[in-house]
Amino acid sequence: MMNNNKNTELLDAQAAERVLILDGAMGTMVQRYNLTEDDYCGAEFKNQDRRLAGCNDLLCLTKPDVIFDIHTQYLKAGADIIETCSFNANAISLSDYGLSSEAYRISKEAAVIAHNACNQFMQNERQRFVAGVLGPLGKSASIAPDIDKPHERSVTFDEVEAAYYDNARGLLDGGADIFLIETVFDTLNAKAAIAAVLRIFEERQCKIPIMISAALSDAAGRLLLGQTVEAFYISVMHCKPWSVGLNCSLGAELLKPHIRALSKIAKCKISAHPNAGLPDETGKYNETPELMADHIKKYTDERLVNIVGGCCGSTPDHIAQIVKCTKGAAPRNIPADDHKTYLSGFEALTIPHGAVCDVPQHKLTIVGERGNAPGSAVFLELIKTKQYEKALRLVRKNIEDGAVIVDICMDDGLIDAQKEIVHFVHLALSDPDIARVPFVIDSSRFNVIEAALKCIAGKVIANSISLKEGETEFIRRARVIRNLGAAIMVMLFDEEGQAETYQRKVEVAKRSYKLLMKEHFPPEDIFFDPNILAVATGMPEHNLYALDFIRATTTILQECPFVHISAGVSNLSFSFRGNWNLRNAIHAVFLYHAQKAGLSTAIVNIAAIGLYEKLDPVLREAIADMLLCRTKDAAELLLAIAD
Ligand code: THG
Repeated sequence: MMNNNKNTELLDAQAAERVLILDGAMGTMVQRYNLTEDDYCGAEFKNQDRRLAGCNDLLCLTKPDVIFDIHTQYLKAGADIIETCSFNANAISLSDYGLSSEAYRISKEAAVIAHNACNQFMQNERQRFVAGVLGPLGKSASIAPDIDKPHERSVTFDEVEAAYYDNARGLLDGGADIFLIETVFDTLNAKAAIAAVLRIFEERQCKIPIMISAALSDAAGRLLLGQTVEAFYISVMHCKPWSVGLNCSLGAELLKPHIRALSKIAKCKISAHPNAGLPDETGKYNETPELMADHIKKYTDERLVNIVGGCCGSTPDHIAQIVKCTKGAAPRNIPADDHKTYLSGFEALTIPHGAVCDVPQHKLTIVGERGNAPGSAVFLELIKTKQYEKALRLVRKNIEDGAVIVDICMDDGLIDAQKEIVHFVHLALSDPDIARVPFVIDSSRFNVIEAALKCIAGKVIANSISLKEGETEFIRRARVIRNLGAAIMVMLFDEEGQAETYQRKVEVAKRSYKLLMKEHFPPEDIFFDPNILAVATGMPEHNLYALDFIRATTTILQECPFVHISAGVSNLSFSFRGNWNLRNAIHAVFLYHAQKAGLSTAIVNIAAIGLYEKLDPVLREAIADMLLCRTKDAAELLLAIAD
């Protein structure tokens, strides 16, 4: 087992004291050596049928002295952290050169060379560190390669994860101190890289810091995928990155507002390694070391960053100048965890904490329920008959009407839920109005949830897991969801069945919470659903269902700090099917009282929202009597009103 703990401690200590310096561009420097095709091939790859010139990572095997020399120049310039020459050292990118099988070997050698270069500087000097680079890949797991086929992807999450796995394994075996997932333009690719890294940590029972850095597609501040900088951070925060940042994209000047945006939200260190200005007509980056360093100095003047360096066009001269300009600068202070719940689609969504609140109706996070096959005959029919455009329209309508999250469910005996949810999620993500918001991925089958999560760059809610199949399976599923970067809906079920009473709801919630806390699952990413069951069914014991839900809500929030309570509200009124006016009125009254008790999230028919104040007071009281069991015959009375 590789033990990098000592280096991690040294790295943390240095980062606490000052702004650390990352190196500059590798490609820009390689060009200076005017290498020939023969240089790239070396003896070993002489007989390759493709041209290999340009495959810089291959130089780790065929011209290691060149790479060593470049690292040495950056270390002399003052870099604390140098990046391995492994930007494309994964099976997917190397397939362009027919070199896929060399991914592990190149990655390992890249780390060994960087490590050896650092070793020259270790005597009587400060520690230098090797960041093992995982590049972005030329293929994207979440962007459709053909706009006319918005459901297609050129590569799957599992393929991307497998490619990064060999890349990361090699880097670790070669002695990398840090993983640097960089130039991220598709956060789903980055999430697959994270999954691979977490798999290795698990297998080897070791851990090194993870740095993640995105590239913006233009000055508007979005990744090529379409995500904002904040949404990007939220989507990768599950791996507890050592730092997040931005690189490449723009010159330091234009990148600054986006570094500032990231700095506002991120609860970890911030890195920036911009290009040396914007490219000229010939694609060259010409910003001088002085100018670039001046811009970077403005980052440190504002205390926005913890790590700075350069990307395309930057050279050891640029790094030396950055070292000079940032000397003595204080690193950014890392804000404390605020225990807020962050979700994302292409945009960020913050859910305020679900503590008991006296001001109902303004805090509720509304999840649209219309994209639900078992919950909507119309939606199901559209899916069955492959009228996806119309089905998407129903989901879009939910968002227009006020949903800030949408539930997607394809559970139905007559359709292939896994196939349909993957297809539909791909389509939804190609629709900018829908892709903007986070999803609730809803299925009673875990493989369906897992398949859908592997399509989504954002941080969504996995709906649901429970203790129904016992603790081992509960924990296994929670870990899978965690490693895929989703929040979790926990239904209050256990081996004995659904928790129906107040007592049982609280008991199952506490047991689930304890297990998840042992797994270090962030409590703010847990949504407990204490089961909405139909009231006024004619069975007297059902009359307590709403009241027990509301009472349990308050107690669970007290017993399980920072969690949310969520409700699938429409189930409540199944006895009044066919009468949407009354059903919505019941939902509105329920939400009013449940929110007072602390409910923060509801999967709901939007028509119930904002209805409470408009209801006829007599009806409103009759409903409240029924829901809260204030009078004995309230249910019968309401049924009579309904008739
Ligand atoms: N908790 C969690 N997830 C859930 C639920 C829950 N997901 C599914 C469901 N329950 C919430 N969604 C719905 C969606 C629709 C209806 C009820 C719950 C509904 N539909 C109409 C009906 O059946 O009468 C159908 C109307 C139509 O066909 O158009 O009521 O509790 N975590």
